[in-house]
Amino acid sequence: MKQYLDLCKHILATGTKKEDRTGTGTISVFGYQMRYDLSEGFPLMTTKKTAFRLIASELLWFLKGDTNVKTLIENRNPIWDEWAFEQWVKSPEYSGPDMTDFGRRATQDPEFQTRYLIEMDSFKKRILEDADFAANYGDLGPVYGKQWRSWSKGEESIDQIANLIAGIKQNPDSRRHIVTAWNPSEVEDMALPPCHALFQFYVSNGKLSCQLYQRSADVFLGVPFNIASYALLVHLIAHECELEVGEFVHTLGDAHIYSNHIAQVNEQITREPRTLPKLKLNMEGKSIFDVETSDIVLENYDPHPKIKAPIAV
Ligand code: THF
Repeated sequence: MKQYLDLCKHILATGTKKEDRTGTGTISVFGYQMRYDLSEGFPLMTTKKTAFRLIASELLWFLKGDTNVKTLIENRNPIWDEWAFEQWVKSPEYSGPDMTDFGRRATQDPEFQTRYLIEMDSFKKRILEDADFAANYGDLGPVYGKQWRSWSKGEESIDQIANLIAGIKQNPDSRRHIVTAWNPSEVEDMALPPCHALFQFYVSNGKLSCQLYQRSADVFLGVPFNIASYALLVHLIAHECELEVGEFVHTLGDAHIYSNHIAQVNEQITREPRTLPKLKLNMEGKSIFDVETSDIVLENYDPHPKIKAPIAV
């Protein structure tokens, strides 16, 4: 994953300082492209241990059209917790301790962090135990799953993933194999507007490639997830369409390193990339909409140790 380390070095060398929505501060560049040849191995970070289990369960959550964190929490996947929790603590129904700016305060004030972890824990328990509460506060609004599988069109809806697969099978040479999560009429109702906003598939010589336009890229925490997630999506769609995997082309808009991730990035770029793992799908007759995480197996993953960092909310 030299491509990824080059991106990190490029931002550190040429990026400019910028304030951001979360108040953390970033160093960023605008416009960058990486290419991953998926036949060379599966592009999961080898320079830091990355939780593939979380990446796979998030992608299957998108593909099922789900937008409620309840399913993720049931699968012990915490990566969307903060966005649901934020909706809850901002709601008039919430009457616990003040959680304003919890993301930033939890990293700066250990006493607050204790209170936050207790509140977050009881929020997650209630999501699991109380169906009405989960329906109200676990739902992130019309985020990825909704737009991919049931984009609203009046009384009807458009299943962009089903259309994508049918299109690739029927007319592989088409230049319209596009899925967009960026729905201007619904962006305001989303807990977080889509970062990976639009992607296009391309077929040549029996190989399936995908290019993603990502408007905003959290290079240390998010991008390793995004690369592996789209690589997995290419494998799943290729399997469904009986094609080989080609390239994943990753195009970034605002590519940033948060100021509280700089030390971690500096550590990571000193590490030597290792041989990439291999992906195996055990799908026998299963469609992409019925795949379970246990059908997706990663082999020979031998990364450097994990590097911890706080997520900006
Ligand atoms: N918000 C921000 N600021 N960055 C993002 O990358 C991001 N996402 C999703 C939604 N909002 C975002 C959520 N994706 C982790 C990784 C990806 C996430 C959210 C969190 C994370 O904390 N990863 C840690 C720990 C994982 C673990 O438990 O092992 C890591 O070390 O990788 C981008 O779409």
